[in-house]
Amino acid sequence: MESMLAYFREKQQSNDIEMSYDTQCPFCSVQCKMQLLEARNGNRKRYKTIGQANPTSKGRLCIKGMNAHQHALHQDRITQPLLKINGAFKPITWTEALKLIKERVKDIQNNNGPHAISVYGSASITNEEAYLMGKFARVALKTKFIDYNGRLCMSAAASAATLTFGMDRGLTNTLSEIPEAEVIMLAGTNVAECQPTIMPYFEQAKANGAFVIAIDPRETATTKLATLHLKLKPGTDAALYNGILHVIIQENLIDQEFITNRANGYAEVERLVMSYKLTEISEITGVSVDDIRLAALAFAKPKTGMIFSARGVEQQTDGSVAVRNLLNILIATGKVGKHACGYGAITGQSNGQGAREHGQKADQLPGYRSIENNEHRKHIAQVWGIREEELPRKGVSAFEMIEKIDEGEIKAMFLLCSNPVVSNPHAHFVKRALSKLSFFVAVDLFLSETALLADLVLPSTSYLENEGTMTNLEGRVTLREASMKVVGEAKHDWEILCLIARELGAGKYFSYSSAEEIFQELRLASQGGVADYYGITYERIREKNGIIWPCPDKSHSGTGRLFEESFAHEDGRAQMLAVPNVAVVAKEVICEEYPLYLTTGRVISHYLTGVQTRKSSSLIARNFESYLELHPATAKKYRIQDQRLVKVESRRGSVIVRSKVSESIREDTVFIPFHWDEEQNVNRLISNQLDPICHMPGFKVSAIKLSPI
Ligand SMILES: Nc1nc2c(c(=O)[nH]1)N[C@H]1C(S)=C(S)[C@@H](COP(=O)(O)OP(=O)(O)OC[C@H]3O[C@@H](n4cnc5c(=O)[nH]c(N)nc54)[C@H](O)[C@@H]3O)O[C@H]1N2
Ligand SMILES: Nc1nc2c(c(=O)[nH]1)N[C@H]1C(S)=C(S)[C@@H](COP(=O)(O)OP(=O)(O)OC[C@H]3O[C@@H](n4cnc5c(=O)[nH]c(N)nc54)[C@H](O)[C@@H]3O)O[C@H]1N2
Ligand code: SF4
Ligand SMILES: [Mo]
Repeated sequence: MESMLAYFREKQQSNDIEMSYDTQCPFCSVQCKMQLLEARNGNRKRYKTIGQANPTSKGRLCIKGMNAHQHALHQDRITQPLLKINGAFKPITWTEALKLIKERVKDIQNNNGPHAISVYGSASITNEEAYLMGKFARVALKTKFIDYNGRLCMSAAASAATLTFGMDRGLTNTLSEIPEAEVIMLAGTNVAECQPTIMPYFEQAKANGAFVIAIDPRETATTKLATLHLKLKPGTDAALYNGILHVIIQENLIDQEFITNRANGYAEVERLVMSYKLTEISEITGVSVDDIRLAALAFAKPKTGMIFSARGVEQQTDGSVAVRNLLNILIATGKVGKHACGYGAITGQSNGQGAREHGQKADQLPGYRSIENNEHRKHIAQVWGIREEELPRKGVSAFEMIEKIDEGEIKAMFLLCSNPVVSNPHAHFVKRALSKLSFFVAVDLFLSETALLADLVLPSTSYLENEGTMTNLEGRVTLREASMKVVGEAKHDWEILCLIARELGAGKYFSYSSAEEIFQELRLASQGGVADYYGITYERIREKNGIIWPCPDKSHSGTGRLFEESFAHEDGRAQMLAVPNVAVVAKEVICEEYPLYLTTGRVISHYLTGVQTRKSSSLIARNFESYLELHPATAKKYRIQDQRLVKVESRRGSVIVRSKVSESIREDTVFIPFHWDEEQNVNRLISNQLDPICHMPGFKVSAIKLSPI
């Protein structure tokens, strides 16, 4: 690393840096601005990524960002359309690929109707592309079946914020308010490993004297910052928040004036919460009554405070209501809509925020509009130049589309920028179901485990090549400049969608020649919606280094803090919800045969299904295989030594991973990251149960057993 730095310093001084490319990191929701430097040494090019100033990450980069170019420039990138013939992929031309798509789509539509075709999208694509995915499904294919990988990610937090606040924007405040909060609750979020470059905001708060409460079954790089760590039993967040609220009410620390003026539903919440005994909650959660009390007093007493959650609370079969219960605490203490008071669902993927606003969801139209609302339908039909009746109605969630493929109702799928065989629960089932498709097109940079199942794979472009807007975790709409020459015959995702639409005879609705042109239409489509981008233009984003939505007109400077005067429901009030201790959809409980809880998540050096980061030599060197984190007492009980291969089994399947014995996890719980495929694909163990409200799978709780190999 040092020698590399010295090399670039020397090159920079001697003006040998031949090229530099401005872009943004392809990985997480912070969207760090970066620049790729290219130097030439004889015939060999050398690369280095450096951070660039911006209001969110302030020029910082984490290890993934620094090495992102290693996968983008990797020799395994696909550079031509690939058609599977007798089980092997053969390169074909774009003309051949498009002709085949037309034939197969027409054939399937004629025999089975438009809804036999499905579209599976992504939150790692630009706003323009997310917008176009929704339009492509409804206008070019005329299908109701579209959903995306964000269903597995932000759906619980999005549904909770929509139902409680009336609108879903990940953070209600800008990150810059965090250092001034006197208390911070971090619930099921591992910022230090998952959004490392925003960790300094929390560290600064701590340095300023903030009391930090972490809620996580494991000690992580994030919980190290905590003043108090509640090491709860996985899946019991809803009960824990009832306990915390119970103490706050008991100690008369609620903000009665705020509740009276700004919220509905409090009486019912109080009745339910006070009907529970703290000892009962302590029993369910594994957190002591003393610690529940300490957390409650620490959160309620100061004037300012903020709550953050992420997938630990949300990827549960009761994720939606568990988050609403967390928000009950915020509202009951009046800590929202004020300086250094608010909530943040820490968004996941690069465009996890924007891609959930513009119509990729099963029931959604652009601007966060509803596909079942007649006024909303009319607005979008008018922008798109079609009749309202031509718009399909709502479809089903991502995993449910896969179930419909299995049942034979859906015959074809367009998959863009996702790897569902590795990211969806019940991986064996998913792989079987996708193998039943009579026509499967995957658009990717690489041959992922899922792309290998496709009939046709189309090569897409990376963050270095493809320009467009990305909305970061603050709701800040940023412009990712990208100017590197496209690899081989790869095409941008938006170009691919337009080409296919044209082939299918819908060309007049998809006649864009740049991402910016699509954005101009997106602005109009979003106008007047919850996520209003009308006042945002490429020019304004460049000028202001990003603009936070809602931004209804060109003279508007964006909205940093939400809900100062009122919430976004029609009556302007927040809607609290009484949430029972135990979920309506029963979670798996441990038993004699499957005596341990499994929870899953991430490590700092890898990203999601690992297709990209496992290509990077620097990142794979840090974690070259998956692992099982388990407590020494558990290891002893099941006769498992450190650094040995272990078989982990659930009712759905098994994986083999290496043990990593550590005091940092609960004795009744083990942890496995999900960045590996095939035999190390932890989703082979996860069940198909979904949250009934938002259809999020329960990635964070399964019952498993261990055996040494
Ligand atoms: N390095 C890295 N960074 C990433 C990603 C990545 O893959 N790698 N992915 C990005 C994406 S798409 C996302 S969605 C985010 C995810 O970001 P996070 O949600 O922060 O990450 P996870 O590791 O999935 O889960 C967070 C924590 O929840 C804890 N947890 C498990 N079960 C429970 C529970 O029942 N209750 C509570 N309270 N906590 C629990 C886990 O121990 C873990 O420490 O990260 C983004 N950033
Ligand atoms: N057990 C368990 N499972 C989980 C989770 C968990 O915590 N535990 N977390 C869930 C979460 S939060 C998420 S977000 C999902 C993510 O799940 P996925 O979306 O399936 O994961 P990725 O690895 O991002 O897959 C992206 C694919 O698109 C390709 N790609 C990258 N950039 C582009 C592009 O610009 N265009 C195109 N066309 N392709 C591109 C990559 O090569 C890769 O194959 O996984 C979920 N699954
Ligand atoms: S992974 Fe996230 S924090 Fe790390 S450089 Fe990329 S955008 Fe920034
Ligand atoms: Mo995610």
